[in-house]
Amino acid sequence: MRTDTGQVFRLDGYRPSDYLLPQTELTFWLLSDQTIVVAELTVERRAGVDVGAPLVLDGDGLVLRSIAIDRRHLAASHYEATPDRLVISHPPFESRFKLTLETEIAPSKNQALMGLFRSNHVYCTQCEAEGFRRITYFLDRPDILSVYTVRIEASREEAPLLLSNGNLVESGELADDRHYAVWHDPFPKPSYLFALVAGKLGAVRDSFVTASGRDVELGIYVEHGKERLAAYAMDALKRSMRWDEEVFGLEYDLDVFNIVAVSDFNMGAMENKGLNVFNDKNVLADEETATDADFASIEAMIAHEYFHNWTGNRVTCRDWFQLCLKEGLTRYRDQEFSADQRSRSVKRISDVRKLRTHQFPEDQGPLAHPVRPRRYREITNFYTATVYEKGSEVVRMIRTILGPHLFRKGMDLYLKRHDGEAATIEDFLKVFEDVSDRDLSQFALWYDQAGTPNLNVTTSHNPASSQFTLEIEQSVPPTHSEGHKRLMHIPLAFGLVGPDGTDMAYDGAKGASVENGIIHIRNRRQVVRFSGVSERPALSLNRGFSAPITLTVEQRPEDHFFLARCDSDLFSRWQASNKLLSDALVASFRSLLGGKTPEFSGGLAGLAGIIAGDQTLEHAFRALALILPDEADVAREISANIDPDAIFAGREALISTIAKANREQFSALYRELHDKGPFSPDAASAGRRALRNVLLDYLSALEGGAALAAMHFAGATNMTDRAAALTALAHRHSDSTEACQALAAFERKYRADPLVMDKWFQIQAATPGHGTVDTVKVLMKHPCFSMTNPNRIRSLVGTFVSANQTGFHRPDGAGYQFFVETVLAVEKRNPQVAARLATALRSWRSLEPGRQSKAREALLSISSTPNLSADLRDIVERTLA
Ligand code: B3K
Ligand code: ZN
Repeated sequence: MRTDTGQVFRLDGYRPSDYLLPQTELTFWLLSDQTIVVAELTVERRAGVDVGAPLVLDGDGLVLRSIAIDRRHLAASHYEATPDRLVISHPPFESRFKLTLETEIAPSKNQALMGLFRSNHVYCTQCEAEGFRRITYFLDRPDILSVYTVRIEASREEAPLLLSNGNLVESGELADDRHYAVWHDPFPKPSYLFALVAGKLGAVRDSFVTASGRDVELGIYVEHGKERLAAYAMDALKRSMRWDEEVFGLEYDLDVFNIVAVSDFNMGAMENKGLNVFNDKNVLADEETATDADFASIEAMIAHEYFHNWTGNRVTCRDWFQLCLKEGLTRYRDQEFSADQRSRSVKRISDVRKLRTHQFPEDQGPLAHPVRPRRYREITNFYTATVYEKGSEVVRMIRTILGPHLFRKGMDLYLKRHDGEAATIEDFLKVFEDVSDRDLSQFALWYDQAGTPNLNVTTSHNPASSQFTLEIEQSVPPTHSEGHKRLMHIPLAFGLVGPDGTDMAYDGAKGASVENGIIHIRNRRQVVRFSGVSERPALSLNRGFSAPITLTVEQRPEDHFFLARCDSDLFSRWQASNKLLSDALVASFRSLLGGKTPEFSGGLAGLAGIIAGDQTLEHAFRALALILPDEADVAREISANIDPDAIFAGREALISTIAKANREQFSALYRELHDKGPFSPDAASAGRRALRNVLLDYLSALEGGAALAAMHFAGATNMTDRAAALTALAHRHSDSTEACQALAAFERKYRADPLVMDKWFQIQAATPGHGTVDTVKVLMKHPCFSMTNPNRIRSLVGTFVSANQTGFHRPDGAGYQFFVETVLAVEKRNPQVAARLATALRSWRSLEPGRQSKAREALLSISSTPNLSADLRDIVERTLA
């Protein structure tokens, strides 16, 4: 485990390295008990750097076996090698020389899953962000671009497949039943994009002809026997390749594109040049084992990693502070891809829900940081919702401000101007300024200032003068990251909706720049006066979620009801109904705390009935509009003194109120939506299943609900329906025979399939109630559970601590005790996964005082544990700060 040096890295501390490494030749001898790596590095002193400046290379847990410069062995007095660093104090006077290093590593013992490790007997690497230094000493930073040639030697029996980045240039036999392969990647790349895979895997092959007519060989490598399950991923890959040509004019650039699926992986996937490595859960799918949500996420993830080939690989990041340059931009690109492949408005709503659930709490808690952080102790902890999801929103706002044509022009210029370079956010913004002649300096604050801005809006209408006035005030709540918040440029899409549901025209707008349906907010207070508005409109604001902000709008409830039914912008329609539901849930929480039974307006249940039956709306949209905000969403709205049990009770009360009022209509629709033809994962079929399963969730809350869910379970012909039924049973009727039987049947059927068993773990870990902590402890002893596999840990422990409000925040603190023990046990093997689990307590200050003090004790008990990893210490200390 890497020791915590406590060192803080700062954006303004960036300094180019003294040396460059234009070429890297690596030889891997994969032996049964260890691996020997020989690195031959071409080292070049940067122009202007003093002759003899020491050469300092990064390492992490390395053992140096030999070192030579220009093939001459280096005497011990000329260098200092520790596991974490290699310092050559007096490098040659020549400006260019060859440094040869031989290191020894032990992939089979590598449980942190960074660097070179073995997963299920397959050798595999993960180098982003700083894993390459666990393979050899190197200038392991993203602004060091090198051309790699990689030779792999291994036993043919153990590793018939030998893969690395780029194109295969040579392969052949060796003595002792060993063989070798040489791969060359002509594109200079940073070390974090290096990859090697060796092992026994089955192959799915296909090909793709690029727009300019070049042939690309495609390969997806999976565990033998699972080839059939990679068909959907292959199809998604080809669709992604075509989409990037059509929408961004970007072609693939190598002769081969390979994807490998492995079962032990810290993250979802990795975009190594020409050799993407995936967590197998993001590749393997068929209707029997994967839900519609899994299919959608595989499609998005395949696209995301592929799109990195340009945004991340061809143009990379100067330093890790610029992470959003590749991640926010590539997330934006994968969201657009999915929107084009599926339904744009449904995709937008899902993305915004994700942003609100994962990023808003980050922005509102102690882990808040700007999209481009200015300091870090452990970069691995900055692969956050802020960098990815808010980072994507910032790119989306640039497109909103510039319009599609200039946005594309800017993207073309960015990729042309910086191809083969390591760039910064300033470089990115500059291209859009150059193509549009706009000043984006105020807009740039979105990258540098944390916190979710709020717009407080009041309206007035004067029928005599036909004037409709908006008074808008912006504020950015304080965060640890910046003392003083500056005013932002917020592009606010809007509509003035008239009584017939269409947008009202107006003669003019004064007080702010208003163009193409967007008000550009730049000041603290802005008054916008619309003239020629004879009737009071319903105000539709932040259409399409044009800016990642919160809104406080003085609005009549009837306006929300009206907008929920009539707004021409579907996102806003969802937003209006979601707001009504959220307000009702907050009110029910307050009633319960005051000892009163919550009451709900009949209008809410009526609206749910109207939405469910609205044939003009897609099924998937109706499903999203009917799903109640989840407990964490309500907690965020309440923001202080949270008692998760009361939130849960209020939510259940609203579910049964809506279900009772609409019982007949929901039941009829539920029956009508039954799967008729053969299974298809397409968006329309998935939407139909989604709506039917939301209706099941409501109906399962009524009398007879367990029997209905059991029937749904028994009749399910795909995993989407089966998992939905099992969830309804386990969550609503956990003590029923039906629930026990269904859980047992599921286990019997899928116990040999770890990815499916993850769903079984997840469903049980998310079961509301104070008893779940004990269930989770028992499940940790289940033969399918493993403390070394990140997917198992995330499914069982991760789900419990981050998606089970009532269970985890049990008032007696038993959930927190379990959290402390488990996080520390995971940390011993895998600090990265432990640190991610530990973020589950990031909103501890919003809890009611009893839980708050127990949560604090839990965090303190972790932080006082000796020899914590840098990863975990960083999260826990920032959470407590
Ligand atoms: N770039 C990787 C994430 C790496 C995470 C390192 N801790 C996958 C992605 O976002 O595309
Ligand atoms: Zn990415």
